[in-house]
Amino acid sequence: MRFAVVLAAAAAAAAQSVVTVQVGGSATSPALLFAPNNINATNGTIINFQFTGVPGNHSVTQSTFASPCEPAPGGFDSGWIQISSAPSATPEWNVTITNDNVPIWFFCKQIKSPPGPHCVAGMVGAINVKPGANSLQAFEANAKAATTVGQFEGSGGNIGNGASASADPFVPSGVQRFVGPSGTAPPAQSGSGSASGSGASSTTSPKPSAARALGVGSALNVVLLVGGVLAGAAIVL
Ligand SMILES: *[C@@H]1O[C@H](CO)[C@@H](O)[C@H](O)[C@H]1NC(C)=O
Ligand SMILES: *[C@@H]1O[C@H](CO)[C@@H](O)[C@H](O)[C@H]1NC(C)=O
Ligand SMILES: *[C@@H]1O[C@H](CO)[C@@H](O)[C@H](O)[C@H]1NC(C)=O
Ligand SMILES: *[C@@H]1O[C@H](CO)[C@@H](O)[C@H](O)[C@H]1NC(C)=O
Ligand SMILES: [Cu+2]
Repeated sequence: MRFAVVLAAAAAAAAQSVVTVQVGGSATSPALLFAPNNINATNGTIINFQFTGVPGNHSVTQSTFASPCEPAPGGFDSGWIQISSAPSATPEWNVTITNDNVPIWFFCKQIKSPPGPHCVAGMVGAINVKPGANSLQAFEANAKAATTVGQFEGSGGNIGNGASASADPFVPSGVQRFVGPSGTAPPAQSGSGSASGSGASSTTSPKPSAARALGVGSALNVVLLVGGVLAGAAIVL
């Protein structure tokens, strides 16, 4: 009996599948996307995020369906991986599925302008979207309509909801990793007013012509933006 269990475990280990996801396009064609961005993966599957976009400055940050561009409470977060020129090796981060019953939503939290918030440009993805429930299309639409992008570190770090990493991202020489301050999401915004909370605040204004980061006196900045401003942006970081 014990022998059979050991054999089964060995077989499971040998069969552990890996799904590779490119973060930020490729070295020759950097882009604000995850590819693929719609993944089905069973328990134990490794999602091997490869930061292939050069130049690139992206994160893989877990969010929720309702708040696509805010780090989720207890969610995983790679931090920003900044690649300015061809790295000696490809930075990567392995996240292993621990609960395939729950959908996992993620985004890139980069907001630097240009080109502005990557999440709002559609740099989002999902794992184990359930048929007939919240769709990736709806999540993307929510992301494109988001008015703030959380800059704090997802509170889970390597540990997420439904998926976790056993180690920090692999960062080769020439590549830098930035980790945001810990914090929590700003209060939900409503319409065109402004909101502020303890340690983080956000503002909206009528019609800015480009996305811009609003310093709010702390590192917990959020960004203000309008839908559509990212189209045609030339610089990809
Ligand atoms: C994932 O599996 C579901 C069935 O559970 C299927 O409807 C869906 O199309 C699959 N998604 C992808 C991206 O393969
Ligand atoms: C990369 O992103 C981090 C976090 O926003 C930022 O601190 C850093 O300055 C960025 N690097 C470049 C080259 O813009
Ligand atoms: C995957 O793991 C979760 C958490 O332990 C469990 O609830 C779920 O049933 C597992 N999925 C399968 C297909 O066994
Ligand atoms: C990620 O997982 C793959 C597949 O098991 C492995 O080859 C690779 O070395 C892992 N990378 C890191 C940084 O752990
Ligand atoms: Cu990005």
